[in-house]
Amino acid sequence: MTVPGHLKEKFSVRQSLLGLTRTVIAERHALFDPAGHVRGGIPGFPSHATVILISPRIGAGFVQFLVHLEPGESGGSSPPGVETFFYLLSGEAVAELGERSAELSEGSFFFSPPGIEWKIRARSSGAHAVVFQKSYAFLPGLVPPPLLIGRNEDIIGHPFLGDSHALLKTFLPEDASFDMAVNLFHFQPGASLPFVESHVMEHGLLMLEGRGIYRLDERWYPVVAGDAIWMAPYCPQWFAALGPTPACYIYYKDVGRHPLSG
Ligand code: UGY
Ligand code: MN
Repeated sequence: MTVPGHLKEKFSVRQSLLGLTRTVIAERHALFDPAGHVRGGIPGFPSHATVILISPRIGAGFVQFLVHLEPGESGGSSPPGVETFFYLLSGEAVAELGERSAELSEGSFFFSPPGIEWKIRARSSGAHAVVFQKSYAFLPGLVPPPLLIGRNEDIIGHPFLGDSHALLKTFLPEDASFDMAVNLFHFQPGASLPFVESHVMEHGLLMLEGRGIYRLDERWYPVVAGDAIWMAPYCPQWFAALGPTPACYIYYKDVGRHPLSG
């Protein structure tokens, strides 16, 4: 049988061929093994260019998808009322963001508020990205945030609750107009979250580097770069970095709205 090209390099392809997977879809959390990715589903992109990981269909209040654009290909998706956080994982691209345009390289990101059309075109190296989208929660008297463009390398990481081995970068300002946060967590080998969190905010997460163990509800999962995780509101969660190299993940969180405000 022929193995599709994009699966060939995957370590877990043998497992997949035997009908095994690390993917777990539970009621209050999910772990997505990249070997199970199926492409398609985001209008505005070529059908082979996206993988939807998390969506309201699983019970989430947001969408998390991956983008894989070949050199010269382009795509974008701005449904009415939806805001977007776009993070370029590798390659290079040019982004058209309403009236503006920006050159993106690895670690570049943008936040596009509702009402701004965005589109990216991959340069000759192709482009791989992770995207978080949600319907913006408008509040009376609050103007939605502006368009924002930045780079991972320009953001300073701060020790998480005093632990210099667990550095947290926050990509979006802590301003009342924002109803989403996207952060990057960098753990030295052996570092961990200081306690098992359980909170009203939900998360969508993509492992970017290294490996570790993630506690979700009452289960513990080995995780590695490329894995994605959904954590429903209140899902007990804890992470520890394992192995000889640092572990790093990017994650989404809903913020800034009263639980009764809709
Ligand atoms: O921001 C957070 O809630 C973060 N500490 N959670 C997590 O990394 N699972
Ligand atoms: Mn958390």
